[in-house]
Amino acid sequence: MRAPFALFALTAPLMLGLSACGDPAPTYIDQAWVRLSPNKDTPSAGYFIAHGGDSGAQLRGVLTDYALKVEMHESMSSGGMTSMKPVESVDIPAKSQVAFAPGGKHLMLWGVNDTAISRGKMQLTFLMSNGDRLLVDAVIRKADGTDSATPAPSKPGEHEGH
Ligand SMILES: [Cu+2]
Repeated sequence: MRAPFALFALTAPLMLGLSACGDPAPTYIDQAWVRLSPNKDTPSAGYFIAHGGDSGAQLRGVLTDYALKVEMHESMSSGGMTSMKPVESVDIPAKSQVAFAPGGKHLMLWGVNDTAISRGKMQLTFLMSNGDRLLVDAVIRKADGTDSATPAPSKPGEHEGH
């Protein structure tokens, strides 16, 4: 099932070097976020959009220092039952995008690090078939959809001088 995503690239923080005319458009990842499991014993889920750029690539895996383990999964439903299985690699065709979204492909993250949770984001490393490693910050949201970041206690005058 393809997620009916109408959200196009709002931001692409890692598109370094894209501005030069004539350079091939690279493969990149954006809109990465993690939905934190309400229960520490069950894995959290991660979502993002992979863009194939001009040449396309295969996503071979995802690493992070901020969780014990990460796997790529695919959910599928048949006969009213939903199940999921690990996937080894995902094709990101040229000039198209592949959404990892609720109900479809997703990441499973075990043991998300408390420091990352209170910071509200975690860096993910996407391993591509061409050898590229794409570093992307994923926003961490609690199961109720709110930001997981613990607000820093505000000090007088903190908001001045920016
Ligand atoms: Cu899963």
